[in-house]
Amino acid sequence: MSWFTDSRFGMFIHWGLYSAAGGRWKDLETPWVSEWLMRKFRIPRTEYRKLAADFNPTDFDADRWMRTAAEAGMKYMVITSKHHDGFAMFDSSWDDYNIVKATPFGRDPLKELAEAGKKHGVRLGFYYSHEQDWYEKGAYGNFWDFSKEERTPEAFDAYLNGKVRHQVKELLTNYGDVAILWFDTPHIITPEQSSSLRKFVRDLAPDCLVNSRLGGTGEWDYESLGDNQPPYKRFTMPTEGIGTMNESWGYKPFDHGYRTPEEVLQIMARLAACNANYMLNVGPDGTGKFPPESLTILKRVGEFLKVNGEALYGSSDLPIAYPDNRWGHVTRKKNCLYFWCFQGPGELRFYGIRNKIRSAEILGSGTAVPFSQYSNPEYDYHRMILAVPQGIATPFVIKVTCDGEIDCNVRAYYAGTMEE
Ligand code: H79
Repeated sequence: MSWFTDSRFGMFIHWGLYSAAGGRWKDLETPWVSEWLMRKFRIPRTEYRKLAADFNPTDFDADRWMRTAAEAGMKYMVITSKHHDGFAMFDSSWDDYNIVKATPFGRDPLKELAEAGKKHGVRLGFYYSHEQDWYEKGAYGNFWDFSKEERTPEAFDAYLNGKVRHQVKELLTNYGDVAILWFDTPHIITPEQSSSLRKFVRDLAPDCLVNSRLGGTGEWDYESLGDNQPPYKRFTMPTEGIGTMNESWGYKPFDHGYRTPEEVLQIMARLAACNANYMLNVGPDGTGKFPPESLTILKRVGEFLKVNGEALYGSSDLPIAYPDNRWGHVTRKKNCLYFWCFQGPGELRFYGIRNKIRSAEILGSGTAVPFSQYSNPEYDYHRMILAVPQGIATPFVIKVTCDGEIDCNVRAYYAGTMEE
């Protein structure tokens, strides 16, 4: 588990037949996330699968993907091995509805990524839609090809014990160590079915982590926040937030609503300050390339982390009521506090730290930050003021080194009740 919580930052990849369609069907542009194209327009499975005949992402370069992730400061990658459309992006012997057997491309991108990941020190995990599969009548989701009578609980169980187990086993045996199996959308799966699938995974790969969207009653390794959900408290369990750069997970070239690199870093800081990982999504196009807008963001984030990564990797939160600061967020490591500043200059006030400050500096440049401290032991009251100098481009991180393990009054920001 510690590799996961220490790494803090990963890349999510949504890539499939929908990437080639790019959110377009006939003369329609989907208002939804692009990977939901088949569902949005209720495309018959026999029609949708024709996308495979033209799917030929010859620009796909596993080494470049992994290098891009590593240079952005990401420590792991989770890619859609099968999304809700049911199409396997890997070589599967279950049927021919997969990238190797049904497309002119004929290569297995997961194999190539597993190799490249080792080279670049990026762990690889697989998203697998275990419940929704719009290609299968027993699975959840496709109500336009299959009647209600066909979609029985027995059919769902047969699907879980058939295609899902078969393909999960392939994923866990053909690609070396799998860091994470990332499940999604548990709506109808029973606790028994989730539990049974969890055991199946553990028996095949004891070290493979499983996220909470497996469903069931808690036999997962970490909690997934909602899609693009901001963290709302400090997390005591390993937790991961997931987010898009624009609105869509899958490639959608007419979705121009990209976050700025600064916004992405704010999300990262806020998650880290809540003790959570951040998995940031990229939706490569149908030729295998990352959108240029995404590359711009990744480059900037990578530059920031090259200087400030110390504030992120291996960090944790502060055991203090989560203060929603305007200036930014704070992380902690051993005897250091890291103030991620998205505004400056000015006085930054922080309360509740009992330690004496040894030094305060801007990460990267080493510019000293003047500070003062005041304590009143009677009230267990502690205030520090950092005087953020002029002329430093945001965002930046102030590293505050203290005289020992960080010790704080956890109620520094706590309002309490009238009785208290
Ligand atoms: O893989 C990505 C999404 O496709 C998947 N989870 C992330 C990681 C996801 N599956 N289901 N959902 C998210 C929730 C579905 C919400 C819906 Fe809709 C609202 C389905 C239809 C309306 C979102 C908005 C999807 C289409 C429009």
